[in-house]
Amino acid sequence: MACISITWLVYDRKAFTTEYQEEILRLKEEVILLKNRLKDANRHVKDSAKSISNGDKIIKSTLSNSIQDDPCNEERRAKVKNAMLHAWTSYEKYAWGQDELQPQSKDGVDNFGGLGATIVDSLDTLIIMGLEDQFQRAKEWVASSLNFNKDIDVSVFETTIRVVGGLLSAYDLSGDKIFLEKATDIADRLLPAWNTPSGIPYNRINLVYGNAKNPTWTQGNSILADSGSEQLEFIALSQRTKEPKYQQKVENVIKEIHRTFPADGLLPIYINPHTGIAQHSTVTFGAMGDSFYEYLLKAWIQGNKTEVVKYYREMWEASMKGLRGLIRKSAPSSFAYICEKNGNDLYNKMDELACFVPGMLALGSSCYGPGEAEKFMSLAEELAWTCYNFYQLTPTKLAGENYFFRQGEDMNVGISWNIQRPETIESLFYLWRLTGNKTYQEWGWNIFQAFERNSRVETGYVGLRDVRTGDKDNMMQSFFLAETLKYLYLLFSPPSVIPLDEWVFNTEAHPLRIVNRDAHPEALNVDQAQQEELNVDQGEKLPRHIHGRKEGRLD
Ligand code: DMJ
Repeated sequence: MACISITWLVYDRKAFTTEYQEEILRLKEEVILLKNRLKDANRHVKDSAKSISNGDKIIKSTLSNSIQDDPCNEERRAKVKNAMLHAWTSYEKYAWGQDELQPQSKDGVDNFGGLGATIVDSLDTLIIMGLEDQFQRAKEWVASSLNFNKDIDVSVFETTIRVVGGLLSAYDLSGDKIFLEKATDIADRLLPAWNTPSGIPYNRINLVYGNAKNPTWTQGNSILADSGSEQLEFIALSQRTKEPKYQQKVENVIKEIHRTFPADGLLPIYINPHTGIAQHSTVTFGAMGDSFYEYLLKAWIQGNKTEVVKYYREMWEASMKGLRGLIRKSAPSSFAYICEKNGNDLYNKMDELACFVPGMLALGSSCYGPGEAEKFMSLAEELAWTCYNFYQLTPTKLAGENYFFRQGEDMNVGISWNIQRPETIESLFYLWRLTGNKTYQEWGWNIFQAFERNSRVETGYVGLRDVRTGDKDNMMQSFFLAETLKYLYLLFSPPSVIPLDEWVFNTEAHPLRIVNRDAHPEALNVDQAQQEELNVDQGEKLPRHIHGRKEGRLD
């Protein structure tokens, strides 16, 4: 009996201590938020009083724009910032330096080779949200502990979009050279992956020895999205270092694909790196196909939409014709969806991953002529409605991983987990920016609330094993901080924060500044003013660099 009471007492004390610690964590977060509000308010006062001088140039701060806007947006933005702070603080406490946090077991896990993925993926989100102390700690970690000299095999794609992209974005936003140095170090280690007979990269590489290969489950093939989604990061790196080799490697890939590009612009997900020829496999805008199409459009935008980069746009437009051929409508509710294809067979299945498409269509539509532009925008809006319903039609109001469309049944969840993916919110962000329709903000807000209800735990944010039951998993994805929360924050921010005519987002939501692209990649001229802007010393005012000169509308 005594033994039971002691055990109970010990257990109870432990539970009490844990509860107590969690309360402290919560209070700490509140204190940080209050401090941040105070800082914002101080900045506002200072900014209304003066312009900020930057060397020779006087840049008028538009920070006050971001503060004086719709109170509802302001409140929602604060809630999203609170979510970021909660995610970040939990990561700092339980998984600092590791790739990702496992909130339920309160420890970390290295899913990307131990490169501190959550820290690197979060840098720009921390800057954009004005979480300066957190950003400083992250920056110190990058400077002192981010070490790429590791005898590990990594994914070329994941490392590029998260690490190279995250570091370059932090560099563009802060002007701190450490980020560019680190981005160059990791990119140099990835570069041998492109040394294949066709120039199509292998998808895995050892960071010390540079020996590259493809995973065994692809039968030696390279994956389309993995091979065709490094252009933005490597072109940006060449522009900032004036070293053409990065850009050359990734542009060769597109030129090689261009040689045999089909008229409908649709490629199967496997390509042979020896021949450069696509292999018989699935055509999809979801897993393993997705960001290849996204980067065709965005490399054209990054390249100032000029003659030199016209081939990207032409390839993208061909793919959009192909995409139209994959659109079907469900019955009875007429939800538009994107089929997958294998040979001549169409499959009535769509991944949530493909929900980036409405945003991409909205972003690319304005450069079509009249008539076509509206058609693409209207397709974007229809697809966004479908993606929103991926969320709304489940009991938790969070979307599953993919959906099947059977005649008479509209949509049914296939794989039923939710791993905090951002694609639908990303599209809502673009649609809101490009149409001004506040409905997209409302949809985003509803999705955010569903994350708060189902995914928020005392020690971070988890995914769901099943969106029908709400059963929780044990993982906080680094893209939740890099993408999901960032796009939500921007959805409730004025368009002058990261304007779309000055920045282009990589596929991990890292904004890269658009600079002048020279006709000859060897020269890589970034004009003097832009170079100064890119090299600008971080000084004391982080958020200044993220505001644009005008309200962001494309073209
Ligand atoms: C992210 O790593 C990127 O958005 C990628 O393009 C697709 N998968 C995840 C998010 O779902």
